[in-house]
Parts: sequence; structure tokens; C-alpha cells
Amino acid sequence: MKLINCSLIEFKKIGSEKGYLTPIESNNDIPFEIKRIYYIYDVPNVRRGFHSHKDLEQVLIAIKGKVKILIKNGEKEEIVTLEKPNEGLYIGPMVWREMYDFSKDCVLLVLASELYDESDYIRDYNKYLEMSNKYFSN
Ligand code: T46
Repeated sequence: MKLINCSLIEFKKIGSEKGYLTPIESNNDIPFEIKRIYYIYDVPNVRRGFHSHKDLEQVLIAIKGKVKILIKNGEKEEIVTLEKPNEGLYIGPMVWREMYDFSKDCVLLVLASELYDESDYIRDYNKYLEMSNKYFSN
């Protein structure tokens, strides 16, 4: 991926005649310790997100269905379609994200490096541009 602080992670997919299993271990399969998980589902035709995080690291996985994720750092942007339960999108600090086009059945699982903290969010886009310019020019 061309965006700094973002990458796609392919998880193991262990299959047999019984179906598939994907294991995810803190620090092994993803680059941080998981302190929180949450999931987003039953999303109507709306866009969510519209923010960046100052420090939080997360991995987004469409464990069911399909969703598009727009990620940008002020200069570059990229759209990623998540639709495989064994694929995760790592989003590190200072990346703006918007999630949209959720399929009806989509369940978006998010693994996060920290507990919920509203003060880590940057929800104002102009403020984000100002802060990300400084962050990425270092
Ligand atoms: C992100 C994207 C991918 C909590 O109380 N605890 C939590 O752990 C979270 C994540 C949210 N909330 C509350 C805060 C809001 O009152 O749930 C409400 C909805 O959260 P928000 O509008 O931030 O949801 P999204 O879908 O825009 O963003 C979420 C995450 O908040 C965010 O960190 O990166 O998913």
C-alpha cells in the first residue's frame, strides 16, 4: 500500500472438511497488543468514521460481508475493499478514515491497541490536516 501507517495483513486460513478457522494472536499476527475489540454491523446506507486517531492503532476485518474503507493522510488517499475474513487493514496513527458501502450482512470487526478514549480522536478535518502535515513532515 502507498499510504504511510497503513498495510494489509493476510491471516492464516486453516481449512478442513469442517470449514475454516482464522486465528489472530496479539503481537504475532498483528503489530500490537489487543486491548479492545468492537464490531460494527447492521449499517444502513451511510458513511461512518470521518476522523483520525492521534496514537491508536487498529486492524479492521470484514469477518462477514463487504465494506469500503477510504484512508487518507492529507496528501494521498486510497480505497480498500474488505471482504475476506482472513484479511485485515492495519491503520496506524494520523490516518483519516471513512467507512461506507457496507453490505447488509457486513460485520466489521476492529482490534484496537488501546481502550476507548475520545481525546485520541481528531474529528475536525482542518485540524487533522494541520496536525498531519506536521506529523508526516518529521
Ligand atoms: C474507528 C472506526 C473504524 C464507545 O463507547 N466505545 C468504543 O470502543 C467505540 C469504538 C465507540 N464508542 C462510542 C462513541 C460514539 O458515541 O460509540 C459511538 C459511535 O462511535 P463512532 O461514531 O466513533 O463510530 P465510527 O464507526 O465512526 O468509528 C469507529 C471507531 O470509533 C473509530 O475508532 O477507527 O470505527
